[in-house]
Amino acid sequence: MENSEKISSRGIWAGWRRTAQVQKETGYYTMKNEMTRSEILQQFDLILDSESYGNGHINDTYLVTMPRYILQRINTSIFTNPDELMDNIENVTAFLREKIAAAGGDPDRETLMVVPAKDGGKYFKVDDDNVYRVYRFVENTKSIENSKTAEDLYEAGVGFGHFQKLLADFPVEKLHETIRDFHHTPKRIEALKAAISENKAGRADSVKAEIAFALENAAWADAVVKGMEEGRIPVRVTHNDTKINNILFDQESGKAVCVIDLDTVMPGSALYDFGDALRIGGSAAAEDEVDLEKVRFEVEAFEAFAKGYLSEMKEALTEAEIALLPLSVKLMTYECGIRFLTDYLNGDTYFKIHREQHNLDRARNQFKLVADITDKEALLAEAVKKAV
Ligand code: ADP
Ligand code: GN1
Ligand code: MG
Repeated sequence: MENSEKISSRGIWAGWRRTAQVQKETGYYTMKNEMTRSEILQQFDLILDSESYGNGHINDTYLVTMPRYILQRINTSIFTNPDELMDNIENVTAFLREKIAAAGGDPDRETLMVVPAKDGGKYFKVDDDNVYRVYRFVENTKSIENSKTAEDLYEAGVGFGHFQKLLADFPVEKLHETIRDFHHTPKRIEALKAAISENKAGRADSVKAEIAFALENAAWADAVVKGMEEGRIPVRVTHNDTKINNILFDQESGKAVCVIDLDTVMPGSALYDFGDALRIGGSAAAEDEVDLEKVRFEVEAFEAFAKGYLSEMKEALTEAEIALLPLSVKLMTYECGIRFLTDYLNGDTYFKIHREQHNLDRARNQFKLVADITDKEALLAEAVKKAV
């Protein structure tokens, strides 16, 4: 068979990039932009080696290149400034490496490592739409998507809490805002209102109930932003996209190993990270489950995550932050729900979708979760008390 290359895609619906584990496989692949992945990898001094190996006469023998790497095409319509984006990631990971090494850990495993391009750049640009970066693949780990145990959530809490703790003295002014006002919930509400009045996809009439829910709940949505503006809630270095699948767990022990997907590391509130992790981690169902009977918020999941997170962060957090931990989950779930609804109204231009009403399904799901969290707020406050 002719020597050629193929990448096996591990993309997920909301994956902003075509993420792929570089594999040695046969098959044929040509980039849209006419540059093969092999050629792109050469720009990082990496070789997709599909040559036969040795001189045997019986078996087909191939050399598989180790270590392995992750190649990602950056979504430049969302991350419009790849220089600033990669600058953040390089600075943060360099800082983390030092801290991890000083604590006797393994920096190659516990933080991402950017592989520079041959020309020394942090990425390789084919053209404006095709900007690539490479990370070292973190071996012997697993990602958790939907089914998670209380132990997984405890570990996720430890992982994200530890990440925040290690970055506590990172100079926050060094960070670029890769997506402006990313968790500014009141501005997200403004964007929803604009989408309703522009009604670009002609869908506003069909989602009156969802719009009503979103607007009725807008009153408390400035809790964190206002607290930060008034100086009651500290600005910290935060991850801002703490989905459970943005942490890698050790394959054998199940312990949290490495926080990944660092594109949104920016100045923010600890409450964003806590709340966002439980938005997915605390739900009994997937984010796009359409059977809303199945969409419930699990107090035990909250307890487990809070216990892990607070084991790392309880000394660092202020009383105001601790008091808002239960609300943060509702807030981040609400915010994500209105982002999905906004995108549905705008004609699905931001989140990847796999069916026509995907964004609407997600919005309904998140709103159901908001309602359920509201019913359980007192239980969540109890759980925080216990964990502190
Ligand atoms: P996205 O922004 O599209 O979510 P991620 O950076 O989270 O992209 O990568 C998608 C998936 O690829 C992750 O959930 C994880 O399973 C895997 N992955 C990414 N980087 C690494 C890495 N360095 N080592 C091992 N797996 C990785
Ligand atoms: C996106 O890229 P991913 O799947 O980790 C989004 C998050 C949303 C999430 C909803 C940069 O995260 O903010 O909460 O989808 N990331 C960006 O699942 O917008
Ligand atoms: Mg991700």
